[in-house]
Amino acid sequence: MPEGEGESVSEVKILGQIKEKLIRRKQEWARDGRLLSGDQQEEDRTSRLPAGQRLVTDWPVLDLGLQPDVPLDAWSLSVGGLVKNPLTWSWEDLTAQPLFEDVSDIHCVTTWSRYDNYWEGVSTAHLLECVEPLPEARHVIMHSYDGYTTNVTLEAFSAPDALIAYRWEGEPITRQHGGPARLVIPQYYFWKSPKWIRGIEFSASDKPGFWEVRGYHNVGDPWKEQRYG
Ligand SMILES: Nc1nc2c(c(=O)[nH]1)N[C@H]1C(S)=C(S)[C@@H](COP(=O)(O)O)O[C@H]1N2
Ligand SMILES: [Mo]
Repeated sequence: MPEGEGESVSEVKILGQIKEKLIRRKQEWARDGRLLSGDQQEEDRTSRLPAGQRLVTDWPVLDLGLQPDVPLDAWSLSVGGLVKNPLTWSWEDLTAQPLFEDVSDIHCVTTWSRYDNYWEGVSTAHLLECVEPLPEARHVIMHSYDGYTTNVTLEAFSAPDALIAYRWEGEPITRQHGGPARLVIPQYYFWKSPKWIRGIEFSASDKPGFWEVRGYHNVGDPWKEQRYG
């Protein structure tokens, strides 16, 4: 048998089409301040639902229209930039890390919120222990298989409820929702939680991501209704 025959080589496929019109419309909404409730000047935590949000029980799918299909044997996560120990995890490596579980609420900038999502994966705290960011590192830029990027401060990335999630409600995260693995940073609007994560970069300077350069707020705290910036 010729060499290589019968071996299947997995590759990443990108399904779908980028939704240019939808992206433009959201960018216009950001410019015009659409969806701002105007209810909230100061942070108000008396309600579990942030200002301008409505509760849903389903789980909407939102993305740029490009959904990467990443076979587990082709998946990897590279973590680098200003760290002492850059690393690349295969799927086996990721799932061999200590398991972290957390239940948190989702708040999407398009005004839906979903309570009590049970996530399992690897805590960002554990990742930070592995890579050891250098003292100059202040910002974290996350890169996804669909070309999406988003940025948070190192402090926000280190939040005790933030994780690289690969299970939701006890099941593998579906491709539509960002599987094999996505970030979950519960304290911010959900655009700060990149699906199909492939790279995490530690940086001294901030690098606004896909939506941040299109008018979304650089921080994105739902409790301060930081939809647009
Ligand atoms: N890679 C990637 N991550 C992404 C997005 C995207 O387009 N690509 N969209 C963001 C936005 S705007 C939202 S609201 C959530 C939606 O996640 P969901 O489809 O699982 O609800 O993913 C965020 N993460
Ligand atoms: Mo969103």
